[in-house]
Amino acid sequence: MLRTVLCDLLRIEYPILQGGMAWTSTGELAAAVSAAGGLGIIGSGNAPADWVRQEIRKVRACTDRPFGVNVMLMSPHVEEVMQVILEERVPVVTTGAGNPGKYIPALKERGTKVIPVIPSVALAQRMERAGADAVIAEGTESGGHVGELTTLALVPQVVDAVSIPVIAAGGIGDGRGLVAALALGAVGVQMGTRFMVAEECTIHPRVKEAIIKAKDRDTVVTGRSTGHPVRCLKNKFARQFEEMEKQGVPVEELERFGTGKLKAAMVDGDIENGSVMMGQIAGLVKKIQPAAEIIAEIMQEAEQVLKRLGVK
Ligand code: TUI
Repeated sequence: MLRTVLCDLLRIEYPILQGGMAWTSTGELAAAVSAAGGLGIIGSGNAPADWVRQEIRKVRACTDRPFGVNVMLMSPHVEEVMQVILEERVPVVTTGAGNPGKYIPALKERGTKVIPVIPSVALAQRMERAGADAVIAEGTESGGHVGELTTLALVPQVVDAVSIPVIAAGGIGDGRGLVAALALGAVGVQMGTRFMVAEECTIHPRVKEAIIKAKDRDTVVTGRSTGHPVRCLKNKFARQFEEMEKQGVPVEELERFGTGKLKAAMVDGDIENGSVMMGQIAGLVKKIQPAAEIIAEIMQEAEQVLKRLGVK
């Protein structure tokens, strides 16, 4: 059995976290992943605090197992969302797209485990000093808001630089990825794209189809010039955005053009004009399955890989 210190830290069975993705990781998906022994995470994105509370309650109605909420730190509702998390005594908080330092003391006081997503060694060290329980080192292979380093380069450097546990994310979609992350010194993985095609994931079916159809080179990073680089499917939206960037369209106009495009994709299923955020590993994702089956399959593959490598 592949148990790591992450399982003890979060009281989960398998060292697998489901990424808390905006407009994608609802209470339904988080509950399914947590019930299956991983850590399900609600993605609060730009959602108001009431929505977050409702999803927390959905998870609690389905399972007694630990779960998390991801707080997107650029959200206009970040303060109220943090308040709800404190009131509800959410077991685990992950954060993205910023530095959560100022929220850590209050969260820890309530017994919430705090796990920031970080794209660099410097931020990992800052988070350790601020009292984070672990960090998620996310490579640029990920979908959504990305840093510059690849997972293969980032994870071992973060592992060497901090003494708290490190979880790997970005470009991981199966048991081989899990074992590779462990080889780099990580104690577990976070996966987003693979869980987007979980049966329990409530995104539009056209997005699931787009992931299943996607090949290795079908994603692109838009917004490098605006300071908000986002990896998504190379579709009409991404090509238009790229063209506008090339023409030197002002940042405010680009930001306006991008507004609402994630919802258009995930909720309305507009896979041409929406921002269909997905990671480079989409090319490996081939079928819709229940979350429990995804986790069982990954654990089984990981055990087989370890045997093949002569570790077991
Ligand atoms: O947060 C993510 N991925 C996301 S957030 C998101 S919502 C969104 N929607 C539209 C446009 C933009 C975003 C979609 N995907 N991943 C975690 C992550 N965090 N990746 C990189 C970072 C990060 C970047 C800079 C974390 C901290 C950071 O710190 C800068 C600082 O303040 O020092």
